[in-house]
Amino acid sequence: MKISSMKSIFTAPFVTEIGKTAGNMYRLGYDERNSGNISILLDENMVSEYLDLRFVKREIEIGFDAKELAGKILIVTASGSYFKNIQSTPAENLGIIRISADGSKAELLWGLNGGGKPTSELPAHIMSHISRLSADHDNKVILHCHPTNLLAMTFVHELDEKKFTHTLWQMCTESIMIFPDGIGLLPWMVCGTNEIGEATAEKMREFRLVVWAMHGIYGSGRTLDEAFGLIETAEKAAQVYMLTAHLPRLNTITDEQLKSLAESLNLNYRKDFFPKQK
Ligand code: 2HA
Ligand code: ZN
Repeated sequence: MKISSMKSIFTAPFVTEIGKTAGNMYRLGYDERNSGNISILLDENMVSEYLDLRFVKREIEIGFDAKELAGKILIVTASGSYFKNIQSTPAENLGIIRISADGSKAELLWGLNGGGKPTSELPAHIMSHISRLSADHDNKVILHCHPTNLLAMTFVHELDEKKFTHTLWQMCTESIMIFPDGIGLLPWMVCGTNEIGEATAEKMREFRLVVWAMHGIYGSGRTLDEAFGLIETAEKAAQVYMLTAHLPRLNTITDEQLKSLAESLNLNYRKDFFPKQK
């Protein structure tokens, strides 16, 4: 496409949508200060309507082997970016990168103005993309944030992914409908490292949602709305748990009711996440 006929990147839906969603997440209290990060795989043809893909602004070492995504283009949040500011200043707070042919570098095509770097959680993002793509060819989004009640719940609930998922299913009728595949759970680990990236990606082979105990959550999906909707639903269930865990429970959705709901919708739910019948 000729440069002169290119559209403004500031009008690209993949830029404006991240700004809008990040602002909503900030206002929901999921992303205080510089917390949270987003990455989305972009279609090369779509990006070429906005950018000359032959022009690389600079190259950034990524510190791990991303060869499986060589040549792929992603839009990512910047390291240290404040979610509340993405919509107003996208070129400073977002970057569009292409993974180099040898998988060792990010070729910066746009953004990260002022010398910024991609999110500190790039290992977890790239490795999770690779895992999710092996489970679902059309997965595009990896999203990380710190929703208050999910975080609180990891301090007071047993850190067992079957029990954690089952509790969330019990808290809202919608839960099992939205995440019948359950939630993966990792113990507290040092964030920003290749190790937590590898552990997250391992869970992402099986789960679209992965909780990092006493830190936050990762969500994935084909669209930003889908990934965000998963997290939002889990957070709502965690909120109900935190509002009721210390009170006498008079009523509950029974396992039979949850199973009959899942079966009436033909859901492929994790049957092994229900406690064994005595
Ligand atoms: O981007 O949330 O996990 C800041 C974080 C690190
Ligand atoms: Zn975090």
